Amino acid sequence: MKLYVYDHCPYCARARMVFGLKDLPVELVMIANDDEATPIGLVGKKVVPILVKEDGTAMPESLDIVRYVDTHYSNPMITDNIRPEIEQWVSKLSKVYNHLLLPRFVKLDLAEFEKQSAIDYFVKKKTENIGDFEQNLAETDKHIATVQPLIDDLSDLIKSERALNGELSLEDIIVFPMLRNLTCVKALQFSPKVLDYINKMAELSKIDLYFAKAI
Ligand SMILES: N[C@@H](CCC(=O)N[C@@H](CS)C(=O)NCC(=O)O)C(=O)O
Repeated sequence: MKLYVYDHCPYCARARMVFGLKDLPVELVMIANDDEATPIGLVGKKVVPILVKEDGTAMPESLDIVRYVDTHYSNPMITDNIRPEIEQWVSKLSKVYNHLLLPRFVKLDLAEFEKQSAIDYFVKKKTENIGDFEQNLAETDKHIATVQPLIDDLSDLIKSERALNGELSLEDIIVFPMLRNLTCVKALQFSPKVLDYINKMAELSKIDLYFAKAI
């Protein structure tokens, strides 16, 4: 199977996780951020992740991909359970964390941003959401002040470093990619419990983290 992704895309990391967790082979195809033709050719819209299945058909939507792979290849291992506290945490973090993440993504030497045209495409599109990239970087302290307490809150919700609620679930599929992206923010601090979870889940999912290039 082939999985079309951007490195920084949290929805893509969800899809990558199921392959890593189940130890299944997959060919990762990192497309340029301004490549509209490839995804539109596969699923009719510019979106990733896209899974091209063994029968050659293409499937978008991260959670559909996770469910498809989990139920069709070896025993299902990911339950649907999501605690309301986790839903609330995800919703709060989603509203604020892009101010820290988006301006950093284009500086991390990621495959989707190799070409200047891909960076320009992303910056133009995302500036509409978060405002000027350089200003957001300059205001890192202000954004840390809203994100850091949320990271700290997560500690109490972690039951095991191998699974947020004690058994692998959609909680891990949704939360780990968000935390993985935050590893590109140098000024954020992760409590030992959160750090253990991030590192263990990266190992189990076979997805690298951004600590070494954090800005
Ligand atoms: N609901 C979709 C959302 C996927 C999504 O929003 N992907 C983003 C990248 S993170 C995307 O492809 N955006 C279009 C673009 O980059 O122009 C899913 O869960 O797979």
